[in-house]
Amino acid sequence: MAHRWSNDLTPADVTPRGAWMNRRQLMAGMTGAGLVALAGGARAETLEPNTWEEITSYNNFYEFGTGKDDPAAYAHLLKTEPWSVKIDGMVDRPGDYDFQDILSEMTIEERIYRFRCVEAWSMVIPWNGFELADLLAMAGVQEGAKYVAFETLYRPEEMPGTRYPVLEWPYREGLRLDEAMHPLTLMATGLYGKPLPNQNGAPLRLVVPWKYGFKSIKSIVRITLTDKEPPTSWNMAIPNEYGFYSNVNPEVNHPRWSQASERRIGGGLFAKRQPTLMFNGYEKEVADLYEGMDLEKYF
Ligand SMILES: Nc1nc2c(c(=O)[nH]1)N[C@H]1C(S)=C(S)[C@@H](COP(=O)(O)O)O[C@H]1N2
Ligand SMILES: [Mo]
Repeated sequence: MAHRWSNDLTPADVTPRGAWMNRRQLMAGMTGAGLVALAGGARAETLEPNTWEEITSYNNFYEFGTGKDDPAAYAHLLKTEPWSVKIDGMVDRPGDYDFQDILSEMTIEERIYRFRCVEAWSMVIPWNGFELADLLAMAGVQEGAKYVAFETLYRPEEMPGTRYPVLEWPYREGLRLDEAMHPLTLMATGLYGKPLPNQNGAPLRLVVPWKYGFKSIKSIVRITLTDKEPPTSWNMAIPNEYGFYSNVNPEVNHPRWSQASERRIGGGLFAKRQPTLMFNGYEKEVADLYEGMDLEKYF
């Protein structure tokens, strides 16, 4: 598929320029133990990716339980082969698309993105995947479609967490069509160049880096193009706490906690919280999607 946008983020891009230059100059003159110490100490400021271990052992995937370590403990029960994604609604070519067939049509890229959970923790994650826009082009979006709805697999015998009515299953999410078509919006299929582990949403999950993590729905089996704002799981459960948009915004607090700062996972027990950035640091890229909108009303 053609690349309309080749501004892939690298560790250098997510690092404030000054910090990165200094660090590179420092590293040029350093060896062995010095380098290791620097890598550890500088991590919180330079936004280097979290480790594989951190990204795959501290998760939210309520279909496997509500504890942060439940997904890593139970998601192996999920059978991800064979896997197909139903694409339906306002598309020219509706159907059940086999995951392997989708993969063979797509260009897999690496995208290093900030990831910010509404619970006020964050990571930096090196995803592999393709742009959702390319998948939607494959299905052919029809005139008049305004939203994209997503559904996670619901298979209780493989998902012990679905015994509890924490959310109404299947897990559902949605985006406005222009958000879905944005070049930052990724369908992730991997991490660190390896296939996505089940706990992170294998084989295919959404990643919308400027929105709170719960918008990034995992293990997707259905994508529906519609002209109406679709119902979404967290909004259905607690509408005054979780809006449809859920853009990361340090100025709009969650009713029960501040969103002004965040705790970077892996920063250590005594690491300082860091300020949360407008649109999670992607303001330049996405602010125009919301021009003229009251972001307190459309939270
Ligand atoms: N199907 C499904 N998708 C989901 C969730 C979930 O419980 N079920 N949790 C969401 C939340 S709250 C977050 S923070 C991210 C966590 O992604 P990660 O575990 O890969 O970091 O997944 C999101 N996607
Ligand atoms: Mo989250």
